[in-house]
Amino acid sequence: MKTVLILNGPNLNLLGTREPAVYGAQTLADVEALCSAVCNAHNLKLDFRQSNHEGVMIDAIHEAGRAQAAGTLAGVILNAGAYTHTSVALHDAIKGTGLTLIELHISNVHAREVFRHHSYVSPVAKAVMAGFGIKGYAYAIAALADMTNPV
Ligand code: CA2
Repeated sequence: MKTVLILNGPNLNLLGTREPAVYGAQTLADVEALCSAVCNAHNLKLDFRQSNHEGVMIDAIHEAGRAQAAGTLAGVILNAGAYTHTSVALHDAIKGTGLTLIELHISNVHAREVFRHHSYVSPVAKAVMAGFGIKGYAYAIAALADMTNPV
């Protein structure tokens, strides 16, 4: 059984506590429960993480690259939060790993402030999803499952 790493960046631990009009009312624990159910349905193991620290996220990407090379990881779903728009370091970490990585945003970043329109992650991602709310995580897991075992 392969693992899916779901990596959440800065401030996503605050989900459900503020800005419900943008991010919904559900908490990160609710997101994890949803992802767990969807991974079970697709026969995938879930590794669900959140960090407010860029270096911790970079270490997780390096670890994921090794796991995918070893054949134990199906891929990564990355909601890099605001680091999406700022982090050349995350871009560099993903580039060249060969990771199957889906960039995900809960909100439609393109319908928001201009500073959210640019992503350092998109050029090194396999696919990009935005604006599906937290259900986007479920859709991204289904997409990774299909990439791993195409129907
Ligand atoms: O839409 C997304 O998923 C984002 O990645 C969320 C980031 C934002 O910087 C990106 O532009 C888009 C922010 C996550 C912070 O989430 C909060 C949730 C509730 C209360 C405060 C922050």
